[in-house]
Amino acid sequence: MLHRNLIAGEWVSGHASANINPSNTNEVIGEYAHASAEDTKQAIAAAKASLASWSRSPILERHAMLKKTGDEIIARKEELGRLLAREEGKTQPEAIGEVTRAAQIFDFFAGEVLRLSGEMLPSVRPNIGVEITREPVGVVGIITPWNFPIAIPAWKIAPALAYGNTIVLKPADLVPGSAWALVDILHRAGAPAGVVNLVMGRGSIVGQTLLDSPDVNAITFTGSVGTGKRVALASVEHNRKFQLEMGGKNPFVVLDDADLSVAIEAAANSSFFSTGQRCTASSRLIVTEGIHDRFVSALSERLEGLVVDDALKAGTHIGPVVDASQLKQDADYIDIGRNEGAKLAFGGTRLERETPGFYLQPALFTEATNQMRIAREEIFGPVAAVIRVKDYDEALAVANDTTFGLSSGIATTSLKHATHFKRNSEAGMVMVNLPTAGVDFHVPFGGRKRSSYGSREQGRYAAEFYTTVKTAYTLA
Ligand code: UN1
Repeated sequence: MLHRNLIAGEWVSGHASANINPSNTNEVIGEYAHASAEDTKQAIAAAKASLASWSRSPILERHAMLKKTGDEIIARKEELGRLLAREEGKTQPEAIGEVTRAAQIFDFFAGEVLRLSGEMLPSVRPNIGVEITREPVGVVGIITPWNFPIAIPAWKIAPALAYGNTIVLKPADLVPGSAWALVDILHRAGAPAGVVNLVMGRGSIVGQTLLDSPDVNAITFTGSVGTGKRVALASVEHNRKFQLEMGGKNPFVVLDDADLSVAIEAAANSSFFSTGQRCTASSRLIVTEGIHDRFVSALSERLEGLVVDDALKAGTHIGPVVDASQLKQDADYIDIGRNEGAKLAFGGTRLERETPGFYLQPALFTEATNQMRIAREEIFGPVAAVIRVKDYDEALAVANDTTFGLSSGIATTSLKHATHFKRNSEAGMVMVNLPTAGVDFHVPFGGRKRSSYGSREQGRYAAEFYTTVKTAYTLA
């Protein structure tokens, strides 16, 4: 079946390419049309044309549309989870979890529509009233990555629509299926023509057209540091609002006083679940010397028990890497780590399974230093490095010695160290005795340093990006 782009309320055809299953590269999930630059311009024009009426639409209409979307996603979570697992390669339970999160996000913002509010203040001058309100920012360009094919589009689209914006979505080239299904649901849930537009295809064509358009008022982007920089530069050129979520090199600290089983579960999850393909994954395990050897042997044992196989098979813990080029990047970093002098304590070999897919055994390095490339550059695969440190102070210094600052974690039973780490970790999100990845949907998401730019996503904090403030004065 050919899946087409949605432009101005019409399904528009175009040159299509196949969406391939990374667990079985012989399997085609479907054909997905590529939008041209002209299609993208039309989508932007449609979003612009529908802005005035959508931004003034009755709040019950917006509420109903978002609620209906959430309801359909949850009713179809098994089927949508299966599609997501097939196109991205995370396991089916992880995929169903992600689909559930997408539904919850639509529910949350359906509620927010009914809670829109402003402020009314007396002026410092007599007989004058001041109203502070939030208005939509306008046409929002949404550029999403392949690793969360439905949750990230959801957490950008839901607030954008709730606050009265119109959108043009450009999903990652590798995973158009989940985004298409989501847009189909929104369309049938009553999104008026032009309010929600889908333009699948290449970054160099579709993404670039969004960046170059003076009619795109805001761009929200999740993806690589390199592309994020291009979004930033183009947006400054147009004096346009932008928000970036990019890489991570997230530290997970394990102290001598940690509960070992809590530390192992959190580390295994942080570094290897979802095949390590999360910007919130931890690839630096910073371990104090008193627990170091016990930690390494217990984690290796845990990894031994993890099944790497087809994402759809019951019992699979880790699905395939998303595609051939990501697999090459992971393998290259494993070579780099070895050549830098780190010790490959577990895994790291390519695996063969029943079907042809991009299977890689999780790789655990030990004897790594924080100066090595494997400890400084984002790998985005199931590869982690243990860095041995003397004590908490050194652990904190190493944790913060990175250009990134998305999430961080610590395993400890010490209230003093947990409290100090929460306060002093240079990251947007800090986890105590929990994995660095796997966040709630109703609270702010975002990082510091090279990881993020702009205001936070998710929860009530999303309003900051998707609205612009108006201050009105009235003489009584
Ligand atoms: C999570 O860890 O639950 O691209 C979410 C990413 C992040 C999302 C992580 N933006 O990996």
